[in-house]
Amino acid sequence: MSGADGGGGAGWLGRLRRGLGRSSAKLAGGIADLFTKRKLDAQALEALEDLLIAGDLGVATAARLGRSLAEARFDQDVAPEEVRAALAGEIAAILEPVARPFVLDPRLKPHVVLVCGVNGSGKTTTVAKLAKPFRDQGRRVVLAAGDTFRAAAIEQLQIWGERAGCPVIAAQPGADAAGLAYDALAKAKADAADLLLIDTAGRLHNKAHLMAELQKIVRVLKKLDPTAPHDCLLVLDATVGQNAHNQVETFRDMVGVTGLVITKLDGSAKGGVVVALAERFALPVHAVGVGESIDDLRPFDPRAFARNLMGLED
Ligand SMILES: Nc1nc2c(ncn2[C@@H]2O[C@H](COP(=O)(O)OP(=O)(O)OP(=O)(O)O)[C@@H](O)[C@H]2O)c(=O)[nH]1
Ligand SMILES: [Mg+2]
Repeated sequence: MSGADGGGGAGWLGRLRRGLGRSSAKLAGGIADLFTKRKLDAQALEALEDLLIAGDLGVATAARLGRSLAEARFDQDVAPEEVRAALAGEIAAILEPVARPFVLDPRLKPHVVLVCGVNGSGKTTTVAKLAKPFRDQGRRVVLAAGDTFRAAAIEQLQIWGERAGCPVIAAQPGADAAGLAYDALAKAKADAADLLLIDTAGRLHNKAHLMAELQKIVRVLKKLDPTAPHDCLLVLDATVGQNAHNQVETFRDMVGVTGLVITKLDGSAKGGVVVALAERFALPVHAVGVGESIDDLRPFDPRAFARNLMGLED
């Protein structure tokens, strides 16, 4: 990971800190109120768990964090900073197993990645952001404009494809998305591409016909490569908070999500939901988005995330 930014500056860590600042201010403020000159007793623990639940960390995670804190310090005096540091350590430990950068399988020509998610979550921009580092390493990366509903969506991916330096396979607006995905895979195979990233139309997770179309894309890809798609990434907007749970469940059941990309952490007051998702679904978090430019997608750093969520320096 490059671009280390120790201060609160313009680099990606600075943006993560400012973004999570809205989540961490509530948590840090609540913890200060709870633990100033106070023992870690049952009442304080219960209030702490409520605070964590309000911070979108979820009931199970809140209980687990409360328990581990109690095991270490029950009935002792604890300073708010100690509580935050202890929680940050526990949260980092929960996140560690899911923080797994996206890895390209070099045996696959191409490694096929289907990118899905609800409307506006950040799919199209994430496709290009994911592509760029592989392209920079000299890999052959092909993008497929599988959102055939809107002309604007096709043009948007073409613009982002130029930024990433990757060819974009597109069809006419209104064309069959599965047919486009098939053609894109055929072309990527013929070109011996390393990676094919398929953008898809934004789906509301309760719209059955759109989900069926996503399943059709999967079926059609298998005609050319029975092992494809090799990954199905769900792009989640961190600002939706608890709603992310439903999105993960629905897409997981429909298309077998293999990993998550979490966007808009630079502007979310609900960053705690990432911890709840890790605890509940244990799906890899391949990358997080902290801004709108092509370099604003980064591998997920659990320690930096946990400390920033607790309002601590990295
Ligand atoms: N601040 C911020 N904005 C982001 C991030 N990721 C995406 N966006 C913005 O979110 C908006 C939607 O992004 P798209 O990539 O078009 O989302 P999409 O899921 O393809 O949207 P649909 O195709 O309409 O479903 C754009 O304005 C992006 O620039 C992020 O990490 N941070
Ligand atoms: Mg899109």
